[in-house]
Amino acid sequence: MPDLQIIGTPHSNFTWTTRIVCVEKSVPYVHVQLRPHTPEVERISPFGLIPVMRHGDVQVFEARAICTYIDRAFLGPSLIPSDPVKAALTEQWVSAVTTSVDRLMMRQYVLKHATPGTPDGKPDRAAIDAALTLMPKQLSMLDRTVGTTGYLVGDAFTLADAYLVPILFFMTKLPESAEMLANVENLRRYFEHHFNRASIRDTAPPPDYAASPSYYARWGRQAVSK
Ligand SMILES: N[C@@H](CCC(=O)N[C@@H](CS)C(=O)NCC(=O)O)C(=O)O
Repeated sequence: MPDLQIIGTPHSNFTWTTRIVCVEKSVPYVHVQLRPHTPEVERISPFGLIPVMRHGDVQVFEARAICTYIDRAFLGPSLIPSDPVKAALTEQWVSAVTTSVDRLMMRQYVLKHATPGTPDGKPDRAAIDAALTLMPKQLSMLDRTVGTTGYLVGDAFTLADAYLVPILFFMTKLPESAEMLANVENLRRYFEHHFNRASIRDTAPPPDYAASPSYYARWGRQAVSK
């Protein structure tokens, strides 16, 4: 059996989700630590985005598609429930986290600190302030959702949680969002509980993670077998 390669940086939340799925299913993989838009990534993703995956002749881009491949190509517990209602709710939350939560909390907030694209390289304060005004509404919605069972769907860990927990991790790393998260009790407990799950804790970004341009600048190519 060829190596399964997950290609992307350790602090890419979407790459992290695909690695959580590998660990949940006990699938060995090699984590090839490459940035977006590098030639090897662009050979697989026409958009140059991470994660991308290689398994022998199979090459896949888009995190959701990679998760489907890992789920179906390997034995091990599925993170998509077989029950049709729970499966639909899992897809609903994967889609909502990807299109709404990630957009606000990662693209419009965390990355405006880490890779701001400002002329002086300083955090993009206008974008950050705009994101901060929108965040309480999303955080309360998520707080209500996980309030009953401690999961996004039903009473078990699903792919939807594997998408959300990494984003919350990055929220805890910046003071303003950390304070907001600390004030939504159910969601705070949800994060603390799931962050202790081995598949998440053991695939988390290195302990020195900092949402700063200097941290992001130093990632090059590394391959680490898991
Ligand atoms: N729809 C893609 C989104 C992937 C994505 O946005 N990846 C980020 C890192 S988490 C990236 O490559 N960003 C580089 C860029 O936007 O140029 C997926 O789900 O895989």
